[in-house]
Amino acid sequence: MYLHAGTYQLSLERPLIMAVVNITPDSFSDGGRYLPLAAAQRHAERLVEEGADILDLGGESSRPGALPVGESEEIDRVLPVLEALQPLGKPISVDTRKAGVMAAAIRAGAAMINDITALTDPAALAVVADSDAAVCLMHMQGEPQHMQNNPHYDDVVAEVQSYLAARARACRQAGISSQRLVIDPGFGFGKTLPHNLTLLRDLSRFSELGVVLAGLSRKSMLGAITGRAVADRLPASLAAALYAAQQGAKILRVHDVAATRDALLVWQAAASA
Ligand code: HH2
Repeated sequence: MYLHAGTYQLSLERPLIMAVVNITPDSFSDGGRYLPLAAAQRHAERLVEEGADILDLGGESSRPGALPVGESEEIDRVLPVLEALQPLGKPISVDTRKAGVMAAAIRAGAAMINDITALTDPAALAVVADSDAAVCLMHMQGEPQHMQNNPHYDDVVAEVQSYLAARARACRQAGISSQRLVIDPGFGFGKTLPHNLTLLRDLSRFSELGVVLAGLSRKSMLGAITGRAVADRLPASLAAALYAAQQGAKILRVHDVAATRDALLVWQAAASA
């Protein structure tokens, strides 16, 4: 089983580690581009040494309450880093919801588009269809600014599944082959703790729709369970990653690559014994 992502054919025999490379607004002040760029580069190099299989670059925060960023500002943030990371020889994913950013990123060599809005920007399907990049379709209820205000589902698994099935169908109809599709229930995106836990428990049911990605690292659901602040959620993140792997997740989006790699190696050794 392979995922086709740009010039990469990624084997899915073991779960892949997608490392988060944050390009936050504060680290990219107008005056001093070089230093943050060098810092992002060093960070990415370390993530690759630690075992990252994919680097996920994001120029717009999707945290609950986050404010939107303009297209040209997002391109200005993401592109220099994307170009600087190409020599690392790892597939680079760009976390964006804007077709214009997707097009610029693909032209600059992005192997994957990670879209928390599942290619619902009117031009997005055509941009991705016209490339050989992989795409991650994520489910979100509402918009980041308000998504945690009282999210509601009658049957969270069925509703998220049917949304992702419809988006995957739209992709295939637009000419994006199944080999390029990744799906993600979107933990924490318009979901309460019980919604998130139900999705995690039933994650294996999503595999029938395609390659499953799980993003659980450091999320507030883990804080709600353990009472820990973001900086102290590594053990919780590892437990969540292993549970997701056990349920069939093939890509794990994480911040702590070295620790996740070790945890997965032990899980895998036992799982394949
Ligand atoms: N979570 C975040 C951002 N992008 N993409 C996918 N496919 N799945 C996720 O679960 C996911 C995602 C969370 O974003 P944010 O809170 O901005 O922080 P960070 O990027 O550090 O995780």
